[in-house]
Amino acid sequence: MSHYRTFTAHDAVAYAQQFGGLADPASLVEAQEVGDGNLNLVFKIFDTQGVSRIIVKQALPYVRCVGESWPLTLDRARLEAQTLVEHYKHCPQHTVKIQHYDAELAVMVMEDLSSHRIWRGELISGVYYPQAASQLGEYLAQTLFHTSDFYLHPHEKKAQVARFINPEMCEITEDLFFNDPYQIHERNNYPAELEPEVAALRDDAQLKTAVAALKHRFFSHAEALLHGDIHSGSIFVADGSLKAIDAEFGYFGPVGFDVGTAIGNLLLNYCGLPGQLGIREAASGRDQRLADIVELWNTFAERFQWLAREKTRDAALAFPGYASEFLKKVWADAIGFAGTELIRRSVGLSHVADIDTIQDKEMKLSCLRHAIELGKALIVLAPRIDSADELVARVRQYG
Ligand code: SR1
Ligand code: MG
Repeated sequence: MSHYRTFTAHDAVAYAQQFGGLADPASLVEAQEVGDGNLNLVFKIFDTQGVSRIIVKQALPYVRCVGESWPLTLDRARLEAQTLVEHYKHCPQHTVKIQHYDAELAVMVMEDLSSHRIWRGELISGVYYPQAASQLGEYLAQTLFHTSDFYLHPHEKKAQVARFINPEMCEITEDLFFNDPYQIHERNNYPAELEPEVAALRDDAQLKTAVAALKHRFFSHAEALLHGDIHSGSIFVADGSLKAIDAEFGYFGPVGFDVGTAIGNLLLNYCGLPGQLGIREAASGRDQRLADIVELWNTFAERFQWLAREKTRDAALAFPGYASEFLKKVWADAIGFAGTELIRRSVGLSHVADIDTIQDKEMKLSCLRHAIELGKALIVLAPRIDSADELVARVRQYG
C-alpha cells in the first residue's frame, strides 16, 4: 500500500533534515510553502538564521491550479526527479541538483536556488542576463545529444525510452498544445473580444493540418529525453548562471519540442514587452529577445554538431553531414512548436505572466492578437524559414 500523504510544513522540515544531505541538519527549523506553479507543493526550508538552505517539492494527486476535479498521476515526481538526474549527468552546470527522491511520497529534495531568480520575471521587468540564451542552448545541446541515438547504445536507448514513458503528462501537452485552441473547449480561456481570432483558428484548414503534423511528431518521435516544459518559468538565472528546474513533463520526444518551447517563450515575452514597459521602452528589450533566440539556436546547433562529431557512437549516424541534416529537421520542428506555444498560451488554459499581467486592457488584447498571429505564421511557414536570421525577419514582419 502506498504511504503517500500530503506534506505539512512540519513534515517538509523533518524530511529535509533526514534527506537533505546537509552537514548540519538540526539547523533546519522552518518551512514556507512557496509553490506558485500549476501543479505542486514547493517548500523552502530555512535554518535558525532564516537562511533558505534546501527545497522540498511534492506532487499533489491533482492539478493544483484547477483542483481535485482534475486528478493527476503522482508518478510525475519520479519522472521529474529521474529526468533531472539524467540531465544533471550530462549538464550539471545548468541543471538543478536533486539530492534525494521518494517515488511513493512523490517528493524530492533539491538544491536551493535562492541566489537565482526566475527568468520569466526578469524578462518581464527588463533585467537582461547576457549569457542566459547561450547557456540555455548549451543545456539543450548537452541533454538532448547525450540522451539521443547519436550517443546511447540502442539497447540502453530503448530501456531509457521505457523508463521515461509519461502518458498522463504527455496527454496534458497533447491536449493543451495541439487540440484545445483549435476547437471549442471549456478549458480555453481568452477575452470575449478575441472570439473572431479564435474562431479563425478553428476554421483554418492549412493551420490545423500543420498542427496535426506537429502533434503526430510529439506522439511518435522518441529522439531524446526532453525536459518537456522548458519555458522561462522553468529556468532560474543569476549573473553568469542558469539552471533548469521542473521537468515533470520529461519523456522521449522530438528534440525540436524543447528548442521550440524555449523559443516560443522568448517570443511571448517579445509580444508582451510593449504592454509591460511601454512601446518605446520595449524596443531594446525586444531586440535583445530576438538576439537571444539567434544566440540560443546558434549555441545549440554548434554544440550539438560538435558533440556529434566528437562523440557519436552509432556508425551510420556518424556519417559526415548527417548531424547537420538532422538539425535542419529539428529547426523546422522547433519553429512549428514555438508557434503552438504562442497560441496555446494566448487562448488555452495556461497563460504566461509576460502578457497576462498587462494592466491596460486594449494593450493586452493587442499583445494577445500579436501572439496569435505570429504563432499562426510560424506554424504554417516553418518549413520555409531556413535560418535564425530569417526567423528574426519574419517576426519583425508581424510587428
Ligand atoms: C495543467 S498544467 C498546465 C501547464 O502548466 C505546466 O507548466 C505546463 O506548461 C502545462 O502545459
Ligand atoms: Mg512546471
